[in-house]
Amino acid sequence: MLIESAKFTISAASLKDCPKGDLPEYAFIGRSNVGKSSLINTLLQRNELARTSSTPGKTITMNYFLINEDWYVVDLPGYGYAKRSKTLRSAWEKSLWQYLKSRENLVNLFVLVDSRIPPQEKDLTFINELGEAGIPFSIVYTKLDKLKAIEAEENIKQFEAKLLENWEELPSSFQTSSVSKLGKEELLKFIVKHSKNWYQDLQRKL
Ligand SMILES: Nc1nc2c(ncn2[C@@H]2O[C@H](COP(=O)(O)OP(=O)(O)OP(=O)(O)O)[C@@H](O)[C@H]2O)c(=O)[nH]1
Ligand SMILES: [Mg+2]
Repeated sequence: MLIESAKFTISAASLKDCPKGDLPEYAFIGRSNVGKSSLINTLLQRNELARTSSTPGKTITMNYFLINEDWYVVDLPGYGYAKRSKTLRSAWEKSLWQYLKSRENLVNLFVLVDSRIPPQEKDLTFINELGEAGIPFSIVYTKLDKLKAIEAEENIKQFEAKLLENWEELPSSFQTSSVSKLGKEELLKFIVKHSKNWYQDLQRKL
């Protein structure tokens, strides 16, 4: 898909600062340093639109990007960043859940999981909470370029086995790399398809 325009819109501290919810929206979340901002730049074919850093905890507000005047991408702060103070963390978690539960135009949440490491409790807990709250999401394995295919497969298999302890069916998932651009087209296709459905539903409601 051609990204004709990708514009930074606003840094929102909480739900009340978010733009009007009149376009389909896709948000990216995952532990600090998992590669959210990098993946967003890869998808949007822009090098430095979302700010990336090797220092975890770089993204601390919800950063909105308007794409093709048609849909939003939201770069969310990483969860589980130990260096932030406890008070700050719990305040952010409260805002996050408020956003996730009440943002009606949030079509899908992409939960990024590092393919280089064995299953992490933080990720599994978060995903199970999403399930309980009925929030639509997909899993996006990141940094596939960093390890051998067989090692990534092993970690992903382990992660899926953990998920299946709580889920009857696995959620949709993507394997990606911001370096090799693996998974970019599949993710964009997913977004295009879901946005089309979103606009069709809107038409029906009018
Ligand atoms: N090799 C490789 N490195 C990556 C990839 N994605 C991200 N990185 C690196 O991982 C580090 C963190 O990337 P970010 O995109 O800033 O991560 P983030 O999840 O947005 O981090 P926070 O905003 O701190 O939560 C940077 O040094 C990136 O260059 C990838 O697919 N492959
Ligand atoms: Mg970031």
